[in-house]
Amino acid sequence: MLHMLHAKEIGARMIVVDPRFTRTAAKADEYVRLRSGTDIPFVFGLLYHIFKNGWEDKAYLQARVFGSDKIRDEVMAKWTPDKVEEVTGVPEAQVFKVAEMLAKNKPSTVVWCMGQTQHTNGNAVVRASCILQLVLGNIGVSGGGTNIFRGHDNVQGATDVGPNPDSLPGYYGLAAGSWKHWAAVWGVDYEWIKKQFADGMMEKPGMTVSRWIDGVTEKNELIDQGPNLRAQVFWGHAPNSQTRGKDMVEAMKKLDLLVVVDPYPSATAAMAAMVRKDGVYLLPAATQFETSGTCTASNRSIQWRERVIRPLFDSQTDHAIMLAFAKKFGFDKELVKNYKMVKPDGDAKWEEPEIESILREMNRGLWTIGMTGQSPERLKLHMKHMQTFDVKTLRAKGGPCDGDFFGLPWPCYGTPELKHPGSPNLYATSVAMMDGGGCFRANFGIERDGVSLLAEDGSYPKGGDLTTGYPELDHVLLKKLGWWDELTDAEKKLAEGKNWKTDLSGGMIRVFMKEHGNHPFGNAKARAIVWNFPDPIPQHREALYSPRPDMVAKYPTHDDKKAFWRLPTLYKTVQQENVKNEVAKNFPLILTSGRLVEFEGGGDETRSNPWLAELQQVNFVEINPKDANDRGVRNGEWVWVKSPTGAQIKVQAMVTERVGAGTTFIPFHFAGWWMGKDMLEFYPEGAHPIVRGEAVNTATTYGYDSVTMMQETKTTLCQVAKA
Ligand SMILES: Nc1nc2c(c(=O)[nH]1)N[C@H]1C(S)=C(S)[C@@H](COP(=O)(O)OP(=O)(O)OC[C@H]3O[C@@H](n4cnc5c(=O)[nH]c(N)nc54)[C@H](O)[C@@H]3O)O[C@H]1N2
Ligand SMILES: Nc1nc2c(c(=O)[nH]1)N[C@H]1C(S)=C(S)[C@@H](COP(=O)(O)OP(=O)(O)OC[C@H]3O[C@@H](n4cnc5c(=O)[nH]c(N)nc54)[C@H](O)[C@@H]3O)O[C@H]1N2
Ligand SMILES: [Mo]
Repeated sequence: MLHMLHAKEIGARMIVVDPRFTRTAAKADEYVRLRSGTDIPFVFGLLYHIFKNGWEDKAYLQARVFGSDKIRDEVMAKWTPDKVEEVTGVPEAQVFKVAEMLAKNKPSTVVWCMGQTQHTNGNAVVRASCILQLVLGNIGVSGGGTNIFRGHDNVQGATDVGPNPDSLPGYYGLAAGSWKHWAAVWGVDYEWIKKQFADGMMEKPGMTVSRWIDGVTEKNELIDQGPNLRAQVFWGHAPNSQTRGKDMVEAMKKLDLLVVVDPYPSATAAMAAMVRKDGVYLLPAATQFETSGTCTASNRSIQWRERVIRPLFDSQTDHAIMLAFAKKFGFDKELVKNYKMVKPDGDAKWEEPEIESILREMNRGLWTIGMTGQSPERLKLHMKHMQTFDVKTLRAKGGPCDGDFFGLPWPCYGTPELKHPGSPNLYATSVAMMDGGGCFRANFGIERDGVSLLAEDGSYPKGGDLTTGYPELDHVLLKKLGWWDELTDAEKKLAEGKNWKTDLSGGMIRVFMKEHGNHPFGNAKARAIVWNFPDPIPQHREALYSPRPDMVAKYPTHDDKKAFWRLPTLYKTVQQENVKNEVAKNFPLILTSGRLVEFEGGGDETRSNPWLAELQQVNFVEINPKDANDRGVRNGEWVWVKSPTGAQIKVQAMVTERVGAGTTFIPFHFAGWWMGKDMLEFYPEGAHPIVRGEAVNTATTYGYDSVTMMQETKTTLCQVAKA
């Protein structure tokens, strides 16, 4: 946020698009209030004016983008200014003004977070934003790009090492080839790994955390796995962060086993104690301050952090707890095969893997994202010589890190010895490969419907020997180019039959990138049309709980899906039931949710901190004066917020113009009340947070993104009444 404000001071214009007038909006040159859930029509409304006035970057589109002509046809036919205003509520003059600001202030960047992603069509919303930036030629240039701010400390780093149920570390998929790559990195027999899985499950994506409730409670014949879920582990995750709290309590009742691994008992402990007597275990985890390791930021820069204090009381580090589980399950030897074991303290009772050796193993396997060059030694050197890096370019001038970008932002290709400096901007063809340059990857084949997907001649990373588009690097391509003999004999042995993602020698990358200046992942066009997604061209689809049945008729949601991440996932059924039952009439206010500056996530840590707890002591609902007056509600009074699920939560009314008429907002950091009742008695003695309050997610409704299965937290419906 500070970078944004600094940019403003030197003349950058700032536009905020949000249903609420936020603190950020207060600093903006232009604030656009749209109806929650209508970003695609707004973005396509911008594109309408951009195309109409010839503001698109034609040369860029021709050289580097696939399918922009189809986008143009769609936009000009469907998203005329009247339609945009009808759906979003934003008047034509303002849409035009924003389009002109973007077109005439280049490069510009688009920043988004959860306002775009947490919708049933969030995948299409974020693609619309990417298309906007492609049309303006803003991707792959310094000062441009799509900047998706990651949420938690190290959430980027966590994602990179494979917590998603459809991929292995580094976004390698679940196909046999990917498993074999990692088996080789781990030095563990592939057949042995295979034996650990039930038949047919090894290559099948798992359930997402957003749906664990249904994994427990859904009818067994409707789920695409053997038994239902019987155990649930909350490992650094709060229950009040997930939607459908009312259903969650039912799932908690049914489980055989519920485990919390957390420095705090968290709301899980209280919710579980409210509904069951046994089978719940609280394992005290140490915090980040009690261990060391890497932390990857939103810009993919990696920092090394040192331990500040020893693990307190009975707590152990997360990796020590993982190892303890692995021992019980009987695969501890395989888990720690490549790791040096250390005692975190001279007098500690347990041994744990040394963090440095875990990172070295990652370096040996994470070719896809280029997390191979960031050795513990290089990262520690960066921390030690932080002052030698330029704060604007991120590049070190002189000193032992000369030429590196701070934190070696990935991709940092090749082995650490290759000394790739990291890539501060993705896809930048104006920069040479060994200076952090790049191009768009050739991950999706080389042609589609007879049209080439490769970059046009003349578009390639600066100084590269190949000046045309080219496919991904593999042993065949390297041989065809006559560069195979530039590998050493040792490299040849490992590289034979492999591609750049599976060549553990790193030799193919070395030759292709360092000696010839080309990108190992190929040189292709960005796809404006993503044919393997439910909507190849992003489509506006109304939320399942939409306040506008007239819009539902015009822009209906997806069809239901039978087995999506192993679970039946409903779209039309829910939306049509809602229309039939006149839900929008009985629950006429949009309910959206999000964050406060003073609290974090589910809030167990921050609401237990006396200095932060003081800042916001009760949960509240932002409601427009008109809606409040219509209900006889005054500022600061207690109200019930009622949900179509039958849940109702008791919060204070904050009567404010921050939200427009028809929209309400509740922060999601609270827990510890259950539909009007304080749950104090259910927390382990002495371990309750200081501030307790009603969780908005007790009231949130069903709805999941059609690609990612992200929960819909940003657009649902409610009614508000005096308590
Ligand atoms: N202090 C603090 N900082 C945090 C966090 C925290 O808990 N506390 N959490 C971190 C995490 S995990 C994350 S993911 C980020 C999230 O960061 P943000 O996504 O910025 O946070 P939110 O408050 O969830 O939502 C942002 C805005 O989306 C708006 N919105 C709702 N519906 C729509 C819509 O349909 N379209 C548009 N354009 N906007 C909409 C909301 O009104 C809200 O103002 O913040 C991180 N930073
Ligand atoms: N309605 C609504 N719901 C939302 C959102 C929204 O905008 N609206 N936002 C969503 C988003 S973007 C996110 S990211 C989630 C966030 O929600 P959660 O994933 O629940 O994140 P936190 O509450 O920040 O952290 C969870 C727990 O991690 C514990 N913890 C901290 N450090 C450590 C550690 O080192 N080890 C272990 N084992 N535990 C640790 C904390 O004590 C805390 O109890 O909420 C989501 N839920
Ligand atoms: Mo997040």
